[in-house]
Amino acid sequence: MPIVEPTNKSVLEFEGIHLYHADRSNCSARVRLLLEEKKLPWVGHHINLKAKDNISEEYFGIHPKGLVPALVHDGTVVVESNDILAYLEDQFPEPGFRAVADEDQPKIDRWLKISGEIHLPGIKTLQYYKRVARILEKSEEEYNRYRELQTDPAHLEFHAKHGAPGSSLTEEDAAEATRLMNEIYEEMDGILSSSDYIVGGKYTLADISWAPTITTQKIGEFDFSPFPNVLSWYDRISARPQFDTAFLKWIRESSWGHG
Ligand SMILES: N[C@@H](CCC(=O)N[C@@H](CS)C(=O)NCC(=O)O)C(=O)O
Repeated sequence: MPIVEPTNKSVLEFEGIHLYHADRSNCSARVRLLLEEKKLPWVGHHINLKAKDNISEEYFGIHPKGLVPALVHDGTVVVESNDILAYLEDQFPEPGFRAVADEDQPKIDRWLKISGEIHLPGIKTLQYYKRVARILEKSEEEYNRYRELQTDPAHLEFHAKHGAPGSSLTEEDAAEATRLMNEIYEEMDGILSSSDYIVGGKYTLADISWAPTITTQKIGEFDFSPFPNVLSWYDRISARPQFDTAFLKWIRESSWGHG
């Protein structure tokens, strides 16, 4: 659901690019990275997930699942970080981060799709199983408020397992998440053994989407040792000053801590 009709009508008046985002959120970071790479000016609306800024009628009126990021561009609301990348690329094509060769474009689209689909069952499951950040943990009152606002079954189920008072993800959940991530990184590592970038030997939306995920999973002590090519690709991307501005700086300055 890339473009949504907000029930919070205040955003319809916004001019230019506005981004609702969170400092340590890898989904937010991929959008900030593209904005940085394209040198686009944007107005930030920082959502403190730990303070439950997102669990409000006002925010669910912008993002129907109460997640970050959400982009508002001249009153158009776009959600889902990978759809936001595609939207920005369409609206602001220069400099471009799509494939040069036509046959490579579906490959980029596939990596963006995987990135979107794996976030909940893979990355989020592992981060919260390990309690890297305790930002989703809720009081009884916060959890009731969340259940009143959230209508998405997958998120209701996830937050019942992690977020609800006294809940916890299981070892089996974590094992399955690890298996899913390993499968993806194995494929990526194979590609990166003979290419500097994920698709077509060029820095594209696929790299922009995936690199922040590696940062997050490194913080979560995911075992990347079987994937040396992923690690050296990540070192190259994360050495870009744009990456520092878009993500590493936010992590350094974040108030979440690792708790
Ligand atoms: N598929 C979504 C995932 C967004 C997402 O889960 N964002 C996290 C931060 S990385 C969030 O808002 N978590 C708060 C919550 O689960 O309530 C996207 O790519 O935009």
